Amino acid sequence: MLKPRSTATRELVSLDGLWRFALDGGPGPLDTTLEAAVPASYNDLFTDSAIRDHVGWVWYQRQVRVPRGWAGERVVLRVDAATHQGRVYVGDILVAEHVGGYTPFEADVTEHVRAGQEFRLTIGVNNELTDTTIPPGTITVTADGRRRQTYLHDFYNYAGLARSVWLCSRPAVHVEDITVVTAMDGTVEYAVRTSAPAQVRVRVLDATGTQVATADGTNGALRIEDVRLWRPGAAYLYDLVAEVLDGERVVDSYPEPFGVRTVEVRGTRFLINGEPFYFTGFGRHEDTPVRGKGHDNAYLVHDFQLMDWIGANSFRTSHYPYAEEVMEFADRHGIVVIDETAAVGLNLAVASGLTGAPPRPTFSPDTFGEATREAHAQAIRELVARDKNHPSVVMWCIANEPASNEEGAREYFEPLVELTRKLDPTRPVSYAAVLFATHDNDRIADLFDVLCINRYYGWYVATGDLATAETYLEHDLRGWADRFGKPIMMSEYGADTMPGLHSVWDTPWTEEYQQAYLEMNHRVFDRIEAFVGEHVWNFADFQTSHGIHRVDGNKKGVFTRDRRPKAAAHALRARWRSLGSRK
Ligand code: BDP
Repeated sequence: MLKPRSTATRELVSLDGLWRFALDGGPGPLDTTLEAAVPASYNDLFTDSAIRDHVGWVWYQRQVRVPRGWAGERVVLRVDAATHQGRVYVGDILVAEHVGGYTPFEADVTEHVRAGQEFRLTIGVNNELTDTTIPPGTITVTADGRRRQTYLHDFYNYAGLARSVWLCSRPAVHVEDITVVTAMDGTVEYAVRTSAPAQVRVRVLDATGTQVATADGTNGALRIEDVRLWRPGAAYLYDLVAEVLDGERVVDSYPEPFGVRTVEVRGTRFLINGEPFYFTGFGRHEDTPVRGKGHDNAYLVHDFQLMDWIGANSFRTSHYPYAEEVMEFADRHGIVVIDETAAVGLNLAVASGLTGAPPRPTFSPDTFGEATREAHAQAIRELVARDKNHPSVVMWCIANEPASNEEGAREYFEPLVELTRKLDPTRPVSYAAVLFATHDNDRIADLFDVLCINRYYGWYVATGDLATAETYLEHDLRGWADRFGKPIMMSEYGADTMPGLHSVWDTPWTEEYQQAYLEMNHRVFDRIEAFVGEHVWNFADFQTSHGIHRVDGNKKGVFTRDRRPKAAAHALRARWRSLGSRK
């Protein structure tokens, strides 16, 4: 699924802006005075709690004019994300339907529109989560008949059109997909898929636009002399321009940015370009006031600035694929990404509190069974299809905190790991392990390449007792390292912190405690040989559903929700700036 771009043969119209919005509706003209911003989650835009808490379809609508110069072109509607299910109508005609809230979809609407003319575009968006969606959830009905959405993940179920919508033109015969695989000697293997059999040429341009290699044919390899590698902290991008030719005429031209770099797990090391890489950074969220999960370029720039300021070299797209603008920014600025699917909450033990004992087995035909796994497989397919050419992406994370200690976990995950490897043989695969999954009872870790461990000793366990927490943590991590002999990283560790709360003692929720908690973790990490990284939970405070353990959301941010540093930010900065990317 190629990102829409304006090229010599393709044009783009952004459909972002204000759309008519209603809870009740359909493809017909909406009867409403409400307007919603696109991109933005709709939940926090309005003051009406019936909108914020709505479960089901909502409707976005606007008029769109097809540029008059597009006669003879294919006209395509592209929705970067509709969370969690989208239906697109041109006039009264359903032209696309998609399930999965964080990956794009498109529809060729050429037959339904005319160049120079207007049409009514309606997008229905459904926020329901069930046993067979990724992420999963449950809809209950209250005594007074209201439908309520519950779910097993710790972030607010923001919904709507949180990313851009585009109208694109494309030639009849066009490039449909590009895959690029690189080696450090400058070899670039490529595959181009076209919409119909066609003559294809590819050209590689360096960052100055100079052509440095060229080849003919839909598949092949070319070689960049004196190649400049993409490195963490020192990005360098080339463009692979795929051209569809009709004789000498260029019928379609599409530039795919890529970087030349390799990723490899060898023994207990994580290697980028053959050199050991140590991850410093965060699990993050797409989350800001008012916009919810709406993509925003100002926050994009500022968040990357803060990551640079603090010395973070990487982040995980917890707990869903992020906007493509984020991935491209990471490519251009040399930030390393662990790319995660939206498979968070495949764990019924979480619903039953921190006991580890689920009320019902997590993996079974009545809970998360084959249909869930198929939705999960589709989420993996769409993530890899969208993000496979990003040099910043060095690893796939196919689930966060699944019940990997429960019966059925292996049967559930084995085919998904195989699928991920088949779709992309070049990147390591991981999952983030929950506290209840220990080195003794975990059933799936051997299937993966890197052990990503989420742990909260000193917070959920041994609360306020960092001495005990330190022994627990070390015992736990050493157990994983010893049993599996793989690289191990902390994919989550963190403590909720109210900015402005202080204490001279180890008092949870204070700024000093967050700092002491992180320092305790770091002492342990530094003692474990196979350790390859640390991702603090979380970059910034974020919104969650209501809960007695949440004060206007999750407060484990090193930055507040409005991106001001808590005391721990300064301590992390000192550590990470001195660590660099290699330990
Ligand atoms: C972990 C989850 C993360 C939560 C975090 C927490 O992976 O999504 O926000 O705990 O409780 O279990 O803060």
